[in-house]
Amino acid sequence: MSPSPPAFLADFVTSAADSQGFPPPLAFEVAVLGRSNSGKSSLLNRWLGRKALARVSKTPGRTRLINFFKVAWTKEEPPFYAADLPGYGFAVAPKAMVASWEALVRAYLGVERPNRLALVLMDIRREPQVEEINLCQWLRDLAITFRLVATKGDKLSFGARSRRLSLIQKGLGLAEPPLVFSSLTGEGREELIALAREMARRDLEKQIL
Ligand SMILES: Nc1nc2c(ncn2[C@@H]2O[C@H](COP(=O)(O)OP(=O)(O)OP(=O)(O)O)[C@@H](O)[C@H]2O)c(=O)[nH]1
Ligand SMILES: [Mg+2]
Repeated sequence: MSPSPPAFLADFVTSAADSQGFPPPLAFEVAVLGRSNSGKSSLLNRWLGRKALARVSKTPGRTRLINFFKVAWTKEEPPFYAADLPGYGFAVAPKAMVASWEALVRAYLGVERPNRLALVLMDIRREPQVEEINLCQWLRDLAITFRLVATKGDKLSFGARSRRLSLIQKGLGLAEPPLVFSSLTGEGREELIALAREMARRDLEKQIL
């Protein structure tokens, strides 16, 4: 099967520093969460097929605001937001700044946004730490649907992966194994496109019923 073309529409809309800055919701929203350096911005660029939409950096903690991108796969499909969130965890920044990004992520998750899917990113080579455990618990408490994405899949051989994936699945008590993604090879991109399409389909069904 040939790879899907880039998203028909993928436009930066706004950056929000607090909940007042969040744009009114569209049909649905895909939020990209994960610790600093986990590959959130890279995933967005690869997923949407735009090289430099979201800013990628070697310095962890580069994304400091919530960046909203308006996306549509094709002309016919309804647009949705993809939100690139600041990373939590070991950002190279003063503690007070890190705390303010965490507050922003909390504010975003606490706000009512209909039809939201959260992608929780984790470097496939890491084991879940308190940050990931808390984030998953928090999403469950808030009844926000989420999917774990194991990023930088290209860093491990196929043989080394399955053990890492079951460690992550067990550590976070997930019903299904993480989705493996690589922004270098594009692995996992089709699954992410299918996930977003499934959200769009469910939204349409809701409108019809
Ligand atoms: N090999 C490999 N490197 C990756 C992949 N995804 C991201 N990286 C690298 O990991 C680093 C961090 O990537 P970003 O996309 O900026 O990560 P982020 O989660 O947005 O980081 P913050 O905005 O700081 O929270 C960069 O040096 C990327 O080039 C991947 O799939 N494979
Ligand atoms: Mg980023």
